[in-house]
Amino acid sequence: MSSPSKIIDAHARIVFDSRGNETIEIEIMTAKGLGVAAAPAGKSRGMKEVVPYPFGGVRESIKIFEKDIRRRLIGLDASEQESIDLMLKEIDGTDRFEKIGGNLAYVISLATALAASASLGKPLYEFLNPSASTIPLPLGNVLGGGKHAGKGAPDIQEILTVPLNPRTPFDAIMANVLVHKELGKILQKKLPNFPLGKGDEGAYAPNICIRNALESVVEAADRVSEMTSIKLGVGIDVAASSLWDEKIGCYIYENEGKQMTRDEHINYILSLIREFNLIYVEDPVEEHDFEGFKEILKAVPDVLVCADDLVVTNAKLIKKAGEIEAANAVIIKPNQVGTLTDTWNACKVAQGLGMITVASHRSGETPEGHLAHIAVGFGCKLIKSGVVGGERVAKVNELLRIGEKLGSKLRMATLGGG
Ligand code: 2PG
Ligand code: MG
Repeated sequence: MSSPSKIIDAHARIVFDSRGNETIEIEIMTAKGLGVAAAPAGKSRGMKEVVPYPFGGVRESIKIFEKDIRRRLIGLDASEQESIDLMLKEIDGTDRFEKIGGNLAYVISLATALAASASLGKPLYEFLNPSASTIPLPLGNVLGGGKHAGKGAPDIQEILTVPLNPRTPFDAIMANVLVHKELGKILQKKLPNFPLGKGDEGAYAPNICIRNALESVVEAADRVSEMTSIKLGVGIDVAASSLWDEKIGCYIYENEGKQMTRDEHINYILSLIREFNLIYVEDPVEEHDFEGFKEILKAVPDVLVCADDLVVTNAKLIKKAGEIEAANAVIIKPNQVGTLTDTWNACKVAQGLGMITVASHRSGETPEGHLAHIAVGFGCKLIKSGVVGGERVAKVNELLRIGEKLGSKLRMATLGGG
């Protein structure tokens, strides 16, 4: 009898992401299951990420799929993830998926895993890791700016909250939703002319300075802590590469009307961390400055100093960051590296070095919940996937379904102890 997870057909199509941009979707069919996955898209992308599409864009990736990949997938066993991912690397032949596109590699890898798990009658998280049982804490972007919003919004990209002691996945998600609602009321009062506009990830994007923005989020988080007895932490994604001007060697804060040298910038970020009791800071300095990360972590060792553009889900770069103590947390965005096998390796290296792994959405998303399975399967203690908006809620709602499946095995992640 042939394997239930043997691939019998595969299709590629163009669909639209949450920003209305074209993206690639792949369908993998086996004798007993179907896997469908579409690629997200970053706007503040790291320079060291894999290349999302070859020259010619989504259409070129589709042509390559039809010509060089589709037939080679048929007949393979979808449950053999590593060999399929290896085949994709061999077909591409470059280090950064320049020929076929990292997004094509990622959706083939993910759709294959989904088809395999469906064929075997298992949810994806369980197919990825049969002993997985921990639900990550949701880290939610509630107020933002930078490249994810228009002119006038804060220069730093995201202000986020995270429930620290929720009893259930439902309580955890609800806490962030309540912060978003309270924040809307606070902003409306502070800025009567603000029409409650939002950026790409559903976070409010008001015309407000950074300190006032942080003050507002801290107030909203405090209100929700009081209402629910759930302790909330506040954090930021500076996305500092977006502020860095290589030519003049300064950070430019356009909305604040400030220009800072590297050292001034580091001191500024440290002052925000201290003044607002931040528990999380992502990409505090630009993507080549391992030493700057190190200085910040040394100054605030109890804060999660999280590397995104610095390490781009790349196991080698994560190893470097962990070993020199440049970061104690790391963003895991599967399409930054291209395959699930490489994503898993990145998580293992990070966790082996005691770093907290943060499974993350992209600012352009598709309305699928697969990231929740990846986060649970790969042992991520945090999931950064937004608070409101269909494509954001899809991920946290999936955590609720996974939680039900886990039943009495379910554990909520905690941030203490690495
Ligand atoms: C980030 C992400 C997601 P983008 O910087 O962490 O919030 O942004 O997907 O635009 O790279
Ligand atoms: Mg980031």
